[in-house]
Amino acid sequence: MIVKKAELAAVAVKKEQYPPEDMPEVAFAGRSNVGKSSLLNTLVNRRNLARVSGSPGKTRTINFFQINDAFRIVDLPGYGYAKLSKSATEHWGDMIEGYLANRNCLRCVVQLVDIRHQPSAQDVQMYRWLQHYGLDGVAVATKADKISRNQMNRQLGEIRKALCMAKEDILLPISSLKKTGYAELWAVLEQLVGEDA
Ligand SMILES: Nc1nc2c(ncn2[C@@H]2O[C@H](COP(=O)(O)OP(=O)(O)OP(=O)(O)O)[C@@H](O)[C@H]2O)c(=O)[nH]1
Ligand SMILES: [Mg+2]
Repeated sequence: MIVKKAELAAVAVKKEQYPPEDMPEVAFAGRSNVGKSSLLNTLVNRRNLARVSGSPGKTRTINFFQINDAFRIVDLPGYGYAKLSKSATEHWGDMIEGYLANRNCLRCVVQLVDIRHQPSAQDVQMYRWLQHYGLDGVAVATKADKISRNQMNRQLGEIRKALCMAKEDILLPISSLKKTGYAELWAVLEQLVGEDA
């Protein structure tokens, strides 16, 4: 994928703020701090298009990034952020579900998990939900630079098992720090949003 143009098209907390459904979208989901915004920056080769932070809970809105005026990557706020109050957590749930459940141009949700850890209960719940809505099939194991090659294969197997991924489902190890694995993800995304994007 040659990214000629990448821009923030909309920042939304409710439906009225979404951009029109005039092009395909793929969204990034995963717990807070897993590396969703970093992955987006890596894919478009821009350091600061999406804001990244060492402390969890950085992305609090649904951010629509438009690529080549042909498709959008949607950066979702992370879940599992312990410091959020109960009402804020409920607001988060409504906001995310409102987008995921009703967006006709949404082709797939890429589920991100940290390659070092067993997926959390919320990761499993999220992936099940995606399976239910037919939005599953692609997952990314982030921060692949943090473990050895030997550990990598074992962890990928564990993640597949925990998420109950089907054989044909794709799980890609990626490092946004070392810039590895993202070309493979682009190949998958191109299939999803149309090759001539
Ligand atoms: N070592 C390493 N660190 C990473 C990688 N990707 C992200 N990080 C770090 O992880 C932290 C969180 O990254 P973000 O991209 O902000 O995570 P997020 O999933 O968008 O988090 P929220 O917006 O809170 O949901 C930052 O300190 C990043 O620098 C990676 O591939 N390797
Ligand atoms: Mg973020």
